[in-house]
Amino acid sequence: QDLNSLKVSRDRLLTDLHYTCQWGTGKRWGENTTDTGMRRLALSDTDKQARDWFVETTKAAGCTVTIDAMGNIFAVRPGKRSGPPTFAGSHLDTQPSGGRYDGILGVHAAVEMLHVLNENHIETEFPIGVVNWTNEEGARFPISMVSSGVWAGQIPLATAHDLVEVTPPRTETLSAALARIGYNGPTEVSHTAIPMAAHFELHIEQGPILESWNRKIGIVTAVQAYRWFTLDVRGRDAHTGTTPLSARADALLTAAKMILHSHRIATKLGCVASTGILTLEPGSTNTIPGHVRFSLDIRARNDGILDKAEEALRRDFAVIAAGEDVGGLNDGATPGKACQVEWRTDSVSSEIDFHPDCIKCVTESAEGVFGAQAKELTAEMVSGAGHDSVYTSKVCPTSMIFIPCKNGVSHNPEEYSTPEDCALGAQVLLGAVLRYDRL
Ligand code: HGY
Ligand code: MN
Ligand code: MN
Ligand code: MN
Repeated sequence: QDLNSLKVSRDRLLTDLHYTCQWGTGKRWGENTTDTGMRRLALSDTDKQARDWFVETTKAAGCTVTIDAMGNIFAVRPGKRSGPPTFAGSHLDTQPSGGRYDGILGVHAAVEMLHVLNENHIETEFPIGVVNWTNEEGARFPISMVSSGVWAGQIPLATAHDLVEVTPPRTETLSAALARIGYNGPTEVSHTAIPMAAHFELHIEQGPILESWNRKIGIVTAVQAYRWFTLDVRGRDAHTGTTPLSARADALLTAAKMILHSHRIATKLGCVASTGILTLEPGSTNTIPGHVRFSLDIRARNDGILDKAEEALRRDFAVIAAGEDVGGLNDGATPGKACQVEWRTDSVSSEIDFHPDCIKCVTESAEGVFGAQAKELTAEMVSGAGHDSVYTSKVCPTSMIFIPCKNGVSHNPEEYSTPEDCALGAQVLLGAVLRYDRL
């Protein structure tokens, strides 16, 4: 069968994508806005609805479905010969106020691949698999790509199971959530229990590169390194009216200086640093905050830059906590009393390079789609975002395919990719998986 004759259905892909996006369309930041975003947090009831759809649909497409102890869902379509399947997959969970494409597009494109194989009565050499990875975002349980991390043997199962949600009500553990929605599968979470010949992931780029380069497909060759930390800054609660500036151990002021300084270090080292979560106590207008907790996400093209960034931040945060000045942060302000700062490392992900065989399958698939225009419509690139493919690449040949997203915006309700680009991505994914199957 000529691979280029197999065509995905754009309408079916987008209809199914919009259908499953009914689960988790929520009000952004509570009820008092008209702004809606996707809020399908990992292992929530809406995630369960999307998962149930995924299980039903892949079973109806002739797959056997296995659920492991992290709630990862593996759907496998048999091939002529038995052996480890070539997988395509991504994730169904979203950010607290996320977009309609991040993760779920890759799952749908993989399901669309099954439909195309079935309607063309294709028997692949080996089995073909489709996977949904639990809690890729790390937005609810604070280790991102945690389930592919356990499967790849990089994160202990107990560590993952014991994670407590960082979103309200901040009470449920990951393992309790799995049990509550009935996705605490019996299968061991490991690449020996569920072997993969290869893993391909279609994903929106989530940045501005493809759009600025006027390219339709990103052939992803690598993923940048990143590290997530949680910092606790402890000062002393005090009265805002009676306490002189010099007598304050103001945890929020100290944390604010640290966050500003992390931006200066990132600028200097050519990496990125972000704080997305910040909580403080006691939270009263007339009490100086005695405790602040904030997240720190640092990313760079390689571990060497991150080592430098982490070293500088640990050194300078200690100085800032001691109430001393770093690079003029205190200019004109009365220095206060010392605070304590405590670091917790939540996750560390090194830079990774994808497998040349998979990159070649994606490149050839794109050539099959674009013909002579392939060179001007595709580009090799490095992923700024982390993905489950980071972990699968540690145990099996892996690579990714990107499509552009409008204005490079993601993790935002405005996230958008055109139906044409979604279908192009799904077409290249189909061709890449089938080329790998025949390798
Ligand atoms: O954090 C990331 O890069 C991904 O969106 N989980
Ligand atoms: Mn994603
Ligand atoms: Mn994401
Ligand atoms: Mn991902």
